[in-house]
Amino acid sequence: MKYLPAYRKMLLIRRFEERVAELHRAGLVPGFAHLYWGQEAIAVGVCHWLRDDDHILSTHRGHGHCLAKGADPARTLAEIMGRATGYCRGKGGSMHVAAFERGILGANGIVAASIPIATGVALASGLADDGRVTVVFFGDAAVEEGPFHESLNLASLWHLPLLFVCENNQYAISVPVQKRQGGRGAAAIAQAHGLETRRVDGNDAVAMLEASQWAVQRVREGKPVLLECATIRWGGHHSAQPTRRYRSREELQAAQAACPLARLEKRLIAQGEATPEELLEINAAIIAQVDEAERFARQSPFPEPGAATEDVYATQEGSG
Ligand SMILES: Cc1ncc(C[n+]2csc(CCOP(=O)(O)OP(=O)(O)O)c2C)c(N)n1
Ligand SMILES: [Mg+2]
Repeated sequence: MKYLPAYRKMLLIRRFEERVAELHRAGLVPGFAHLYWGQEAIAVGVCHWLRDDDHILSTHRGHGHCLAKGADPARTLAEIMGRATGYCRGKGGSMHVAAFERGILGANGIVAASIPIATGVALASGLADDGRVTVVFFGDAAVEEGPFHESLNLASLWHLPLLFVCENNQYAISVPVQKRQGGRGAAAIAQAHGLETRRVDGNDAVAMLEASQWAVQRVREGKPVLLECATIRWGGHHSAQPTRRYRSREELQAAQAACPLARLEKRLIAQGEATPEELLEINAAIIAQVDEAERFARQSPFPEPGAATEDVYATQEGSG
């Protein structure tokens, strides 16, 4: 298998997130940005096997999922910077990027909330028999929430074309998973509900690509699957949170040593798919693409104040 396409996507996410961090420090990103750097192999490994019309749902840490599914970096960055040219006209922001035309049905700031939505989407696909796969990405903290368990039950009972992807980066904000969960994790729970599961090294792009190929194929056949992907959060919970207070230097160094990009680079060079010089050229091209995205976003206007009441769905009091 050729790995260069996946590498390009992973590198795009890395360079994009580094830029978001810079823009956040410069005061150009409203609110917080939960960065996906270090976890790139998971989104890219899974989305590699998806069709354009397949669906994904995401989390508060969702920029990487959107880019992996084919979102335009310029419109994604414009959304994160609250600009009217963003995917949600600048009103969703970092935690609520949605691009329906790319099958991206929304990131979500509420832990585990995407999971029952994805279950409904997969049910609709199953009823329509449209052959689409739905993927829901979620963090290890979502495993502690009721909707995760309820959705597993329904996915199993109704044989939904739904792929659950748990990104176990070992933390919920500052609390490690060992202090929060008494069980044996997401895969064990999914097995109890009758799903097929695999535990994968989420920092290994090759392992992610292989497991995802199997999983997406199973799901397309109507067999729900859960992948539990072990990874490490590189930074603070969000771009403004220091992490040193609750993580040792050694732990952070181990995270960086497991860098999925560095590991894939070694592989590309070893199997003769790219030379170090070619990788440098790819890096320069991606930086230019992120530069262009930033230029587009910076030049874009903020939404007009009147836009606040557009795209809002509500029932007027008394209208029944
Ligand atoms: C229902 C709910 N409870 C609490 C929060 C506050 N909160 C935001 S992110 C987060 C931790 C999420 O951890 P995890 O699911 O492992 O994802 P990660 O941040 O590690 O990617 C919490 C508790 C929330 N957004 N929603
Ligand atoms: Mg986590």
